[in-house]
Amino acid sequence: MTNVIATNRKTAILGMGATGLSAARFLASIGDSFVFADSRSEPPRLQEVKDQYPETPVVLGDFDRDLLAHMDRALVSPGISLEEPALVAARENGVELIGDLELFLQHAKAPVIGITGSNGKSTVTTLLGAMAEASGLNVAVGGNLGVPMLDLLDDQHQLYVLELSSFQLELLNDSRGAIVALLNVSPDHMDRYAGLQQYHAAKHRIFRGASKAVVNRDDQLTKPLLSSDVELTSFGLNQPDLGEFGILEGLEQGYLARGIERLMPISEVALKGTHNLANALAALALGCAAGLPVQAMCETLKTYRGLPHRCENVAEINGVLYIDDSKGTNLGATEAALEGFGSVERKNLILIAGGQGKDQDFSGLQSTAAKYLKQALLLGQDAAQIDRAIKHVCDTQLVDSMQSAVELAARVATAGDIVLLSPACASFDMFSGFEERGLCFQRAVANLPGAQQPESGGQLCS
Ligand code: UMA
Ligand code: ADP
Repeated sequence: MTNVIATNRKTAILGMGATGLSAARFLASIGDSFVFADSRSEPPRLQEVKDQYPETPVVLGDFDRDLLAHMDRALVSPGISLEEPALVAARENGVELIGDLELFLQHAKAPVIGITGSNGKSTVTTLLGAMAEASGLNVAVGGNLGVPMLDLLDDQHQLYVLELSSFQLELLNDSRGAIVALLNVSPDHMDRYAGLQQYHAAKHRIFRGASKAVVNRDDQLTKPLLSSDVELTSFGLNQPDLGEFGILEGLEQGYLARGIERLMPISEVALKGTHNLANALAALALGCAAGLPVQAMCETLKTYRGLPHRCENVAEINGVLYIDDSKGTNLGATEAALEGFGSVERKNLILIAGGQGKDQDFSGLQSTAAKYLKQALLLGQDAAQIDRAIKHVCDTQLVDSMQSAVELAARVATAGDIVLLSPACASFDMFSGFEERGLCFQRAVANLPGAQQPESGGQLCS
């Protein structure tokens, strides 16, 4: 942990989730005083907070302007909108609003790589972490991915690799020379932002104060709008220019490349799907920017198979493949999965989608649905919205549980087809998160006639 001289600063930690608790641990370790506030009347981790910090004031319910007025700063958890009236007032009154990212960057002593984008963040972050480890570095990996970044701080680390959400970037002013990547931008979290422009602006804050940046040649929205001193390179699924990362000799039998240098044959990359080649190239570009040896990175690409619930192949039953892409929580992700597995000739996909739509415009799904879908099975809160958007271009049916979605899919599918769970929606209306949703799908698949029974027996679920 860093040695910092204690201050008399008073911080209100807003939000008693993973971020808030990590902030409390960090502030306690440097001797800063703090109070907790959460807008929920019963935040899930209340008891944990009371047990660990019995002396610390906890204020629950709507954020209190008076409380904030007496603070020097407020550390705002990512789940809280900066447009909350009490936060707007606090800012106007000169209270500093800070995020865990800014605090982390102020105290990290090793180089930091920050990765954002609408999709592919977790894959690139963990892949790059594995590449750094294979290069012999003591690397810490976390952020939006899971371990809150303040819990990673340790003077022994030689490199930090952070997944950053748009929420975490909203309060970033200076990334202090970090190496950063913006992988892609497509609409997500439209229930939090006024529109794509505001979401895009949050993502672009990642370039502030960066030393080097990696952007996507295939996605104009990733390119910095203002010229700055940041050293820029790019990745893309086409032939790269000098110093850029891309593909030589085509996607079928070609190579991952840097400029005219072939780095490795695509056939040796363990991750599957075109979108994952983009992810591999982004990780290579970031790794090179951080000085990792190319050979160790390519060796990692031969073995790294990706995270669970991201286009994970879970079973083949009677010639039908079942793929769990439960982490496909927005349209951009689901479209990438449909493009990756769909066949125009035979419309081979049975898609299971739906959940909380986060105010997305599902008409964007029409063209890929028309190209690849034999059937769409729709569940969850916003199933009817998706149904309205695509029922004119493919067969659709509303279902009330994952179990019936999978059973119906198995009835419709014939050998050579793929049943794909890629919901394009958040999961919280029916599940505790995308992991539970994915596991529920996997259990329902394991219960189909002809499936190999899992050792646990495979519980049914709703
Ligand atoms: N909340 C309130 N009132 C509060 C505080 C929170 O209603 O006072 C609600 C939020 O609106 C949200 C929930 O509580 O629905 C959790 O919010 P939080 O900010 O307390 O979340 P943490 O537990 O601190 O977790 C956060 C990230 N969560 C969000 O951004 C919503 C986690 O990302 C992240 O892993 C964690 O910090 C550690 O860095 C999760 C996520 O869903 C996985 N991220 C979004 C995504 O990936 O799409 C951005
Ligand atoms: P994130 O952390 O940004 O949510 P993940 O790596 O967890 O990204 O992948 C989430 C989903 O996004 C995957 O299941 C896949 O459907 C899709 N995806 C992954 N990489 C990309 C990419 N480069 N472009 C578009 N979609 C992608």
